Amino acid sequence: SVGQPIECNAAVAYAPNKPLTIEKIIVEAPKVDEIRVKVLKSALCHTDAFTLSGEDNEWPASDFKPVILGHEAVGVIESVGPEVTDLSIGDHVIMLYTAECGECKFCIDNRTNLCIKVRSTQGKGVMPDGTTRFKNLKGEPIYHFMGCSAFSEYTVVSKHSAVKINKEFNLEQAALLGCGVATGFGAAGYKGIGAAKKGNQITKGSSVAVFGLGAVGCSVLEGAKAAGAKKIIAIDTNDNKEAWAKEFGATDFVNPLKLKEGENIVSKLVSMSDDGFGIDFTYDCTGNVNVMNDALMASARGTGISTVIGVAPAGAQISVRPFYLIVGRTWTGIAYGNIKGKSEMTELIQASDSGDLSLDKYVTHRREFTDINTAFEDLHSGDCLRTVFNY
Ligand code: AHE
Ligand code: ZN
Ligand code: ZN
Repeated sequence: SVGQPIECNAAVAYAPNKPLTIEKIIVEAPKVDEIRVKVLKSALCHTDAFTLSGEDNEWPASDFKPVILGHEAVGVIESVGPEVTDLSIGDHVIMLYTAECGECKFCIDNRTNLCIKVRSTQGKGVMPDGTTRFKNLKGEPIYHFMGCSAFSEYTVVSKHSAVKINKEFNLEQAALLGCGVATGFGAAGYKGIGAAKKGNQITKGSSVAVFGLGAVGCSVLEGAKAAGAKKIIAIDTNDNKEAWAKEFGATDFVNPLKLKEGENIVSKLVSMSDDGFGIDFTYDCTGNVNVMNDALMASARGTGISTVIGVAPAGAQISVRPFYLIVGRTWTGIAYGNIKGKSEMTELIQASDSGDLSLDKYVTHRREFTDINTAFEDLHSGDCLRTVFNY
């Protein structure tokens, strides 16, 4: 079928807050600088649910186009378009919603991973030439998502949006490296990559507070442990998360709903810091702007760094008294853990091989791809880190 359209199953989102429709679609052949991938494993990330809810700035309910979601995935290249030289048919690839072209202003800047080569068309759900490679059997275009669209048996992505990995690497764990766990682990900083590239590496003996214990939050905990942090405080409103927080390296667990009279999460965290000036590194992994404000305020006077990782609903804003910044706190944000997906994936795989990143612990549910709608329920069950789909 090289060069020919493929008919296959896909899970299509036709409207916000509606279940995905499992149906046959047509996947066109890859064009210049594109590859067609047979998806092998993918996982459901909260961001897929976020977009399906209509809260996504770039995919609002008011202008919801039919789309194939999914951005955390691994597959095998089925065919390549013209001018694709460093990827071949048969290669195993992890999809990269933050591409790495290696040549743009951001790719040649050591500090950031925010490649712009395909980002603008990606946000519109089309390939770089402005058109889609998907259509349904009525011939209507189906749009792409985050440059990946993994919730289809076959997908087409830019050659810049895929990184080749060793065929022996566990496929379920490879899929996870496509988003959540790379995002949190990179945000902690690891051996000079991720947040380290911005000077925000968690330091040995420091204190860390992580709000929100999903896959992202738990991988921040692992990063903090690998960095030698002394106090790693895991925060979540669900007490059941305490056990796995400890598994991932937390030294303390705090439930903000169970504080003493007159105490709030900021005063609680500040009181837990050694010197009473606040926590050295704090992270929001919830997407809730009130939590982001708390995370900033709980960070240490003079030297604290608070990082926004969670994705907030369209229009939501953060706000604190400017004085908190005047007295030395840094408020920052991060995308895909500031990991350059092509040139730094090896480090993440080595982190997994060395046990610093325990990928197997994040696979808490498995489902057949065609049962994907049930997986959205898993997300709300409170005991789910990742549901991995088998194709
Ligand atoms: N379209 C969304 C973007 C929200 C957002 O911040 N996305 C994250 C990835 S979430 C993955 O689970 C991100 O890294 N963004 C960087 C980028 O290039 O978009 C919105 O809210 O507008
Ligand atoms: Zn994600
Ligand atoms: Zn680039």
